[in-house]
Amino acid sequence: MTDDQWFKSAVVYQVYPRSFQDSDGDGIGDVPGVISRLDYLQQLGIDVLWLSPIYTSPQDDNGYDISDYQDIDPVFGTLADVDELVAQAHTRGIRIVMDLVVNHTSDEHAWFVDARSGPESAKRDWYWWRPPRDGMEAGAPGAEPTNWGSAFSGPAWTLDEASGEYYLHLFSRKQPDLNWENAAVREAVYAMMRRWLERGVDGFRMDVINFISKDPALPDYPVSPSRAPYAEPGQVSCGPRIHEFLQEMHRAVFAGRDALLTVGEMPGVTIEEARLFTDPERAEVDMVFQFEHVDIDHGDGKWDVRPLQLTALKASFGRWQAGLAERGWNSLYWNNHDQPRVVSRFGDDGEHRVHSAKMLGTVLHLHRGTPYVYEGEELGMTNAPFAAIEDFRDIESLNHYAAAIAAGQDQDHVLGALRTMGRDNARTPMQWDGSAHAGFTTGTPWIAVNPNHAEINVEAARADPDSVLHHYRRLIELRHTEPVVAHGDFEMRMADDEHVYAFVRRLGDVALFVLGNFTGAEAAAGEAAEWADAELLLGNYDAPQDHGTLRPWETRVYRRDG
Ligand code: TEU
Repeated sequence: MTDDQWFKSAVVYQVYPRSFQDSDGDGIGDVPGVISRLDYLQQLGIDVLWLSPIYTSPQDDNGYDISDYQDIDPVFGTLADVDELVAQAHTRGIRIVMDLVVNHTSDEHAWFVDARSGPESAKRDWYWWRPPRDGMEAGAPGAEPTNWGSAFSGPAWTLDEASGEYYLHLFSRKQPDLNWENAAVREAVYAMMRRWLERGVDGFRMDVINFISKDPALPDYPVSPSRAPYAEPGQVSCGPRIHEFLQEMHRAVFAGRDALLTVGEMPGVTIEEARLFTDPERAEVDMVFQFEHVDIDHGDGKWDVRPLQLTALKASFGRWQAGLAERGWNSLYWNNHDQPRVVSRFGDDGEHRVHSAKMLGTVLHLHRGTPYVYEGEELGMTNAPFAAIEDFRDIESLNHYAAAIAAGQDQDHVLGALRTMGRDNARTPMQWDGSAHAGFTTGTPWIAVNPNHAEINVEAARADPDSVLHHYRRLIELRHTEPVVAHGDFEMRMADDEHVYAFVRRLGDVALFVLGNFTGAEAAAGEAAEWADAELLLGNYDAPQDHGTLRPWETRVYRRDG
């Protein structure tokens, strides 16, 4: 019987298959490409590989719009390739976690095709259909059944001309929301999940899973300024039956199986709710992705970019560390396929790229929780120099651009926001070497390779003992070898300091003092002087002369035992 809390000392690596490794020259990454890089991931030391969706999909949202949950999209490979990936990963001690996208399907999924065939369809109630708002003409502005906005701009409802009814989609109109009030929908999803587990998969990352329970009254919500006249889609989060559904799912799919990992992506989730979701006694999920720290530089919506305030970031992490200290468990992430590259966002992707990438990794990985490394983060990959709207591919960015320009916003201003916060920054191809397409493909990449791959790539990082890559290997090793990292309690220090992030981890007689300078200038850290006699376990500079001063973007980890 394995430890059902094994994930506390594990590190997860996220692969975005479209951008990781192409094996057949079509310019799009695929499963055989991932298999060909398993040795690299084993050497990095990660324990779990999370694959963003590879299922059959029209790729309206790069696979988060699934038209067949049981099969693999030919652009990514075959079921046999996935069996091979699972087998090869397991021989290297790496678990495989699939993406579970069941808040919505593609509008090309057989279930929705049937549902849209007419009000009499047996599958009609598998989705949310409603007539126009009372007294309104179908198709008239504002006639949508509720004022909910789509995450990809515009309303969350689309009119089906044939039936004169609207269907709900919190994301694109090609991603209709499933009606989880319908028990047949839930059973179909659980059966699909069981089939993947029977195929050897080790768990699921659950896409916007806190959106699956909606208030059946479908009320209007307060209009959000950045989405006027629509309401923020996130307001549907954590509906009335969400805990009931996740407990039912656990009983129907996970009960009696061990060594699995389940993580729920939950925009808008609070600490109180997360404690309920991740309390092992309640058998819902192992951990959640919360968004507070990745929304911290959002003003009026994500495109209204504000400078980072370190005390606000520390306050958020501090709340989550304290909130889930006794019950529940945190996930830890800076990056994923929806967020811009952290070294460009909260670090310095110029002169101090290596120092700041190491500092950001160290501060994150030594918190209490399960760290997630997004492909390329371990190299210190940066945001990309997108020149024009034609360089972008992501539906969220393209829809926002169209809506903002139509609303009269200045083109350069909108492009500037896309360059800074656009999801495509995370989706440029993985940089394996300095060759034409960074070793990602022999064809034409679906999105341009970042030109800085000549300098930033796996081949160069491997050869450079001082690279970000070797620092991440060291961080992952620490979580495997130092119990205080996985199980120690957490205490924030210097909470009011706008330049330095500092905290202590303790387990028994062992204590770690972790520091990170979030600025490009020297910063005072008087408290560190008290640790001058302790072991300096890890840093991104040579041993300091003056322990009380941090150099630009410096990080240090002191260890004391007894
Ligand atoms: O993301 C949900 C989600 O919260 C994002 O839409 C996020 O708010 C936004 O990207 C930030 O800019 C999940 C997937 O991770 C995302 O890739 C999908 O587009 C989305 O769900 C729909 O499946």
